[in-house]
Amino acid sequence: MKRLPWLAAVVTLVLVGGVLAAIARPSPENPRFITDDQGRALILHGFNTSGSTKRDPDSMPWIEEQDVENEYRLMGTNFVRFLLQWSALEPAPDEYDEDYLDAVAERVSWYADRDFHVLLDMHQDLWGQSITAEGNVGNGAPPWATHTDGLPVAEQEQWELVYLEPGTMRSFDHFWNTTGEHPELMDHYVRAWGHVAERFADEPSVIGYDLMNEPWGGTLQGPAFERGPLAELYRRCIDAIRGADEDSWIFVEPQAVGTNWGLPSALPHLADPRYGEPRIVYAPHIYPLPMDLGESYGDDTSRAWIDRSVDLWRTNVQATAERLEAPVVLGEFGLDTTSPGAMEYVERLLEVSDEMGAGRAYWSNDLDGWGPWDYGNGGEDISPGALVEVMNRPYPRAIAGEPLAVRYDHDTLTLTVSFAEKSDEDVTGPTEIYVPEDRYPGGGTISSSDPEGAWTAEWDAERSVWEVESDPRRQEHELVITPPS
Ligand code: IDC
Repeated sequence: MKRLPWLAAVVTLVLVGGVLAAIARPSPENPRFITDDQGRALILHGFNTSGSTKRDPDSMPWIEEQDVENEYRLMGTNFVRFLLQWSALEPAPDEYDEDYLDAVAERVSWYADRDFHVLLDMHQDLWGQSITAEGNVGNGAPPWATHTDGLPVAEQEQWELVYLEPGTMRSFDHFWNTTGEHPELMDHYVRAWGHVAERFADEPSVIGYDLMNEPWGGTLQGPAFERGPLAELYRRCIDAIRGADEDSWIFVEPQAVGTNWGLPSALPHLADPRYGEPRIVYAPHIYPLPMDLGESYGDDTSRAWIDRSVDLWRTNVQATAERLEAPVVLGEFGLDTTSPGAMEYVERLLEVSDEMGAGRAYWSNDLDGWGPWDYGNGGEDISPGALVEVMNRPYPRAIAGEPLAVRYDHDTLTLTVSFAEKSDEDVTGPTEIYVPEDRYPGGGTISSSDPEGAWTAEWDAERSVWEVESDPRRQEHELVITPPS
């Protein structure tokens, strides 16, 4: 492995800075939750689908309906962060491509038929395809919205470095109106979101909208960016979406650089004009810096640094979520599944997100060595890879009450879910717990802290889900699932 001493020094400084920032802010005791239309708290567990969208001529992911079915059968997922491309949505100014939205809607229906919740993610990396003449580096923004002013954009081995190229920087500076020359770009982006919301407002499986993937401020960075034009964009998108859709959740991301490593975000509180409780979700990503630098979780020293980054990330994410009064969904985490210790890293993040009461979407469902699939024959022969077993774990999909703790012990294969009764509120429907049929035939054994006879559990073999009705007279419930004894 390549050792880069100066980068190690940067890592140290950055992490120490983060620790100081973290100490300054207490973490909350009561995390918030996304709820479904029956008032149940949702634990979202799934994949980003998919990176292949970025290079597809129709901007569609590689999957067919059968692949969604396979994903559910093999891993019991209930969530997808589905990539959209602004370039496909608005190919010419103010002209929306309805065929594109039809194709998205068709895929949404594949997920809806299997009880998934779909998050529509307006993805971008490096602004857009037109930052280079070949169009093989960036994705997201349409050509007409890309103004590099003729400044160069050189390709780099590590793709993130292209953010620093002059033409990329200028394109973002125009979008955020730092240059003062293209205020119309943000107007278009906002209206485009309004259009998407109008289209999907009545589609209950669409749980929400992720306003912008990994925002980058160009020459404006940190709090000046997050509290300035980024917050302005979010406020305007929230208003545009609420004009069409009162109920879906609106997911906001921090500036990616720094926060992906665990550093704090300065994103301000964003008001939600909807009637009733606000529905804003904080949806950061995690890519620990040591891993960006090529370190692996299999190496003891690196693992200690990575664990420290994860702890920092968690503290800082909770502080921001508290400020935003928002539940947390981890929008991206992932790595090359063949790297040493990769599965332990994924388990660590599943555990951390469980502890935080946060949903999560693994990056990604692609056929590229990061995803859950082994593939051969040019992608024709797809079979379950190493990640499938790790992702296929019992988890509470929906909790009919206020979640208190979710713990999965992978040595004993025991899942413990505790939650408080929410008797004063309208919570209907059972608690639903997905349990993998292969390791828990018949759903395994389920027990409850409720008195015998006062609660029921029904195994839905078709969906591999326990449906549990708890005793409404108890203030707290604890469910325990183990393999059959
Ligand atoms: C990566 C793809 C890679 C592509 C790159 C740029 O895996 O093939 O070259 O994007 O388009 C993110 C981004 C996500 C990245 C992912 C992994 O949100 O689009 O996908 N990542 O690098 N942020 C940090 C990591």
